[in-house]
Amino acid sequence: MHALLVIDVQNDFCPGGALAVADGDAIVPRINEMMDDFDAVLLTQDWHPADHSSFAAQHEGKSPYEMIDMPYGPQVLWPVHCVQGTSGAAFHPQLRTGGDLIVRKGFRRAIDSYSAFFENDHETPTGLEGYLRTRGIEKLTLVGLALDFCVNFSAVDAAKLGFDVTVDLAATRAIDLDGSLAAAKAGMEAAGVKLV
Ligand code: VGL
Ligand code: ZN
Repeated sequence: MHALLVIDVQNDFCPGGALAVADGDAIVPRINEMMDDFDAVLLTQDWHPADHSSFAAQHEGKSPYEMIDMPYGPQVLWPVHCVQGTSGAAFHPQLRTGGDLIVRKGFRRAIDSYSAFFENDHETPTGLEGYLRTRGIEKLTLVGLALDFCVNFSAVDAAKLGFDVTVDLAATRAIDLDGSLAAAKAGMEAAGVKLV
């Protein structure tokens, strides 16, 4: 079984959104077309409480894109984005969302979750691994936003868990903060992720 895992194709990551990824919306037609070629289609949704600790606004004197040390490790501070139930957290209006499963992540105030598999402590599971295993899904193709954060963390975790992982680069776009894109590509390749 081969699943398409569509990461965070939400309004706030598209042009006009709070944490817009350049050309983020340009990948939607390709992702929609790809959906017909897989045994299962799974989507993730970044889903934060309004006072999430990854938001710079929660940290006195800090600005978006600065780094801080959290109890679970270093964390980039972001503009307020993907707040639960807001239009920014909704999927892009042209994205086909009739997939089999929607995984929400980043819903605990004290910890961010880039990966669809584990929160940023790399320990607390989202439950997606169990879902995939019990459905007999062994192969994953990842697409979506952003390539250097949530797609990257999800792909590396999936490969470490033993899934056969491909990232379709044409169906992704990156934030590219301080070399994060090059680092993400190198990290994915080192983990055995196929970049096509
Ligand atoms: C993401 C930054 C903050 C992502 C989510 O989807 O890549 N990036 N939250
Ligand atoms: Zn987020």
